[in-house]
Amino acid sequence: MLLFYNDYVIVPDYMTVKCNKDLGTRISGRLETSTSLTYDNDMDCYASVSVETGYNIIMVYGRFELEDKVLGVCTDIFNVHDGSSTSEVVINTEPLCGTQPELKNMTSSGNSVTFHFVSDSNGVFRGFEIVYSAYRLPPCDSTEFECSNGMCIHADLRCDDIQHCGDKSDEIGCTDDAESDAPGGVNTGLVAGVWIFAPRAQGGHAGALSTFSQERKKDLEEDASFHRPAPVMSEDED
Ligand SMILES: [Ca+2]
Repeated sequence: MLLFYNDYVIVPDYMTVKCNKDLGTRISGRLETSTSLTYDNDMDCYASVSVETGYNIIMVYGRFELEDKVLGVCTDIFNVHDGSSTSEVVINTEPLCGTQPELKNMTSSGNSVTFHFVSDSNGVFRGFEIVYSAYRLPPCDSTEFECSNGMCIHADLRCDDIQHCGDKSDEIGCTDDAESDAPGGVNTGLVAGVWIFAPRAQGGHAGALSTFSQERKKDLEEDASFHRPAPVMSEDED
């Protein structure tokens, strides 16, 4: 059984903030490179995350914009390791860099992964956004939703405006799809660098909204691949 899914007000993790941290055990979460519009030079950060034993992790990519290769070599590099440290084998078949608007989903072989990002001393870009989620193979239990691709994810991840299945099936057939024409739904605000949103199905935390960054919203809305912030299981431990 998955761990309790307790909040829809989202605090994404940023590699600039959680550099070389273990993010703990989650049902789902979202990781971005930086709280700023671009990542920093000279970063060398990993972030590990786990899901409950018996589950694997699917990673769905939104934005992925790193520096292009120089003379055929990635100078800003992203890798996903198949376990709880950077000494584990890399899941992606080659180092990831450049702009990749349709980066394929990745899955882990176990219940943890470690994201590792390195940037060189010049050339910064918007970086990446990853939604990661616990999944297992059927039969799904009553607390789970069965994706069209056969993965069981937590039922609360259905119709929350975030693609967790990797095939969009958890966001198909939701009752109020007409409310949003964007893949990620309606972004509602950026408060102190943190996206706050009101889940469509749950009603939730719309009252938590305060200030609003039009500039950031416009920037994100122009990015068709933008995913909504993903739910996290609990407060982070720094
Ligand atoms: Ca979802």
